[in-house]
Amino acid sequence: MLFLSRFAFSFFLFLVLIQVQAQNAAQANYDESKVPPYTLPDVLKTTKSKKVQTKTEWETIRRPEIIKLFEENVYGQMPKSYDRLTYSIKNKNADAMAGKATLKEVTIEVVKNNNPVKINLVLFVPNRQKGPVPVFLLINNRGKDNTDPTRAKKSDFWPAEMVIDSGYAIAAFHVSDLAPDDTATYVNGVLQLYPEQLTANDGMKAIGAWAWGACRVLDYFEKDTTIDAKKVAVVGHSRGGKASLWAAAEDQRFAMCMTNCSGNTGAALARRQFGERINRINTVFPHWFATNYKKFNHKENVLPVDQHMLIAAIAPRPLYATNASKDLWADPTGTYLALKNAEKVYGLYGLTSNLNANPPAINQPIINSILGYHNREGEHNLTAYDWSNFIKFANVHLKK
Ligand code: GTR
Repeated sequence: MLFLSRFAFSFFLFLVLIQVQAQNAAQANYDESKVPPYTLPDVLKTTKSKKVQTKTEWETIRRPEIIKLFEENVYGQMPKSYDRLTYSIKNKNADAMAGKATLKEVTIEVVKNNNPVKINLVLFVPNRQKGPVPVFLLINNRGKDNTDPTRAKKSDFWPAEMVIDSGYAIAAFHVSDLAPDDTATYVNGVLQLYPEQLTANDGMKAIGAWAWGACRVLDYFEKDTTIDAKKVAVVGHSRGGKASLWAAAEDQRFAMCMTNCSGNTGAALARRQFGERINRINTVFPHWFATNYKKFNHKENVLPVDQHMLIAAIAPRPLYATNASKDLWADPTGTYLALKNAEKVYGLYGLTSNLNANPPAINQPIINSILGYHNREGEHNLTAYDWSNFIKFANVHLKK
C-alpha cells in the first residue's frame, strides 16, 4: 500500500515536471519582434571600466577577469590539480577500417587523494599520415554506440571513416565517465576528486566535469606520439557543445573548438531571451551549472557576462559554431550574434573574420574566417554535413 502510494506520488511529480517543461517550452519566445532591447556587457571594458586596447591588456587583465566571471556565475570552478594521470591501452588494432587506421582504446585514469576517475577513450589514427596528426575530440553526450570502436555500427554523429579519410585522427569519450547526466548521480565521477566543489556555490557540476574530462584527454594526447597535441579540436553537440566551449575557454592548449547547436549557455546570447532561457535550463537540468547561476533565472540582464564573452575567451584560436534551421530552441540568430560580438577581440590579434552583420542563409557555411558558422537545414542534431564543414574549417586553420 505504502509502496503504491509512493509510486503514485512519484508518478504525479513526474507528470508535473513534464507539464512544467512543456509549458516552459511552449512559453518560449520564437518571435524576433519580441526580442527585448538589451545591451551586452562590453567585452573590451574591464570591471573597473578600463578600456582594453591591446592584446597584452586583453591577455593579462580582461581575459582572466572574464574566465573568473564565468567560473563564479555560470560553469563553476575548474580544478586543475591532480596527483597522477596514467593510461593503459585496453585494445589496439593497427589494421582497423580495412587498414586505413589504427584503433586504440585507451583507459585514462586520473587520481586525486586516492580517488580515481577513469576515462574510456576511443581513438582512430590514420595510417597513411606520417608524424603526429591533428585530432578531433568529441565529448559524447549521446549513446556509446555512436562511437563504436568495432565499426559494426556507424553513426553520422561521429563519422570516423570520413575524418580518417580526410587525414585527421578522431577520438571520443562519453560524458558519463566524468559525471552521469542525471540530477542525482552526477556527483559520481570527477566530483569525488574535488568534494569541496559539491558544497560551494561556485562549484563545478556536470558540464564543468565534462569539460574537465576533455582537458585530461588532452593531457593524454601530450603523451601519445602519434597525436599532434598542439592541434586538438574539441567538438561537442548541444549540452556537449556547451562543454566544448567551456573546455576551450578554460584550457588554451585546445587549438580549435567546434560547438554544434549548443544554444542556451552555449554559443547563444542569453539576453535575447529567444528559445531556451536560463530559468528553464536551471530548472530542468539543475545538475549542469554552478548553484550561483540560478540567481540569474529570469534575470539575464543582471548577469555580468553573456556568451559572446565566452567565445572571445577562445581568441585567437579558430572557433566554428553551428545551428539547425528547425532548432529555434537553440537560437541560431543569437548564436551568430555572439560570434559577431566576439570579433573585436580577434581583431586585437589582427584577425578579421568575414562575418556580415546578418547571419548567412541556410546551408551557406562560413569557412574562410577565424570565426566559422553555418545554419544547417534540419533538426537539432550533429550530422555528416556538420562534420564535413568542421573538416573544411580545420583544413583552413589547422593544416597550414
Ligand atoms: C535540451 C536542452 C538544451 C540542449 C539539449 C541537448 O533539452 O534544453 O540546452 O542541451 O537538450 O543536449 O540535446
